[in-house]
Amino acid sequence: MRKPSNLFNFSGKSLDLSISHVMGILNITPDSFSDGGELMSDTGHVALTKVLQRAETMLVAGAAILDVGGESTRPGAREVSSQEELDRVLPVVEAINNNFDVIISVDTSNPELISQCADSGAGLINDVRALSRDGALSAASNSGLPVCLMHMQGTPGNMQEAPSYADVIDDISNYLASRVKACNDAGIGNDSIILDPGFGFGKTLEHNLELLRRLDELQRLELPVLVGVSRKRMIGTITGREEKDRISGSIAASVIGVMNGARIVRTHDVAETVDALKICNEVLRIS
Ligand code: 7PJ
Repeated sequence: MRKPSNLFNFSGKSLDLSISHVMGILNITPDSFSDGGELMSDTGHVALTKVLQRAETMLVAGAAILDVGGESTRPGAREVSSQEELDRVLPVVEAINNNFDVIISVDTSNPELISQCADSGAGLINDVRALSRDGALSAASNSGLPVCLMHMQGTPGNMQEAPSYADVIDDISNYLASRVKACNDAGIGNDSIILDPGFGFGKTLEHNLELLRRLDELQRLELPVLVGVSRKRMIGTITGREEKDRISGSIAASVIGVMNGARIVRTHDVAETVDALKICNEVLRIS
C-alpha cells in the first residue's frame, strides 16, 4: 500500500515528504568544511558561472532543493559581515531562480538576509541557529517562507569543546519544541516548519551515533526531519577518510537517517545520495 502523500509547500513549489529527497549543498564561502572556495573566484568574488554549472549538475542528478550558504560555520571560521553575506548569497539565489525550476534554500542566521531572500526567489530559510538571533524570527515570519530549525549546542566557535546532554534526544527535542513554539508565537505555522537535530553541532561522536540510532524519536514532534551528515567529522572519525573520500560513509549514515524517519538529506554528493534514497523510498513505500 502506498503511503498517503504529504505535500509541503516551499513558497509555491511543493514536495511530497512522504518520501525522502536530496538537498544539494552550494557553499559560497572561501572556507567551508569540505568544499570551501570552489565556487569563488581568485579575487574572492562569487563565481556565478561555476555556481550555475554546479547547480545544474545537482539538478540533473536529482536534487529537489539547493541549499545556498554564505557563512562558514566551521569552528574558528572568520566571521563574515552581514553585507558580505548578502553580496555572496543574493546574486546566487537570483541566478538560480532565473535559470532553474528548483526549491532554493538559504542557509543563514542573518535577519537582513532572511528579510531579503524571498524577493530573490528563495523557498526555504535554513537556520543552524534556529532563528535565535535578534530579529530573525520576525524577519522569517514576515518573509512568509517556511523554515528549517536546527539544534546546536554552543556556538560554532566553542561547540566542540565539551558537549554534554542529560539525554541527547530529549534535550534536542525539547529545544526544538521551544523553537517551534517561538515560531508559532511569531506567526509561523507548523505546516511551514522542518526540524534538524544538527549532526556535529555541539555533539561528540557518541552523541551523533545515538542521535542517528534514535532519530525516529524526533517523530514525536510531528514535523518533517532533515539530516545533514555529509562528509562531516563523525564520518571521518569512523572511516579514517579525508573529506572528499567520505561519500560512502555519509550515504550509509544518511540511509540510517531516512530509515529512521528523515525526509530531507542535505549533501555535497547529490547523484550518489539520490540513488541511495531511491532504495530507501522503495522500501518505505510498502507500509
Ligand atoms: C548543516 C546545515 C546541517 C542544516 C551546515 C556542513 C556544515 N544546515 N548547515 N543541517 N550543516 N539544516 O555542511 O558540514 O547539518 S554547515
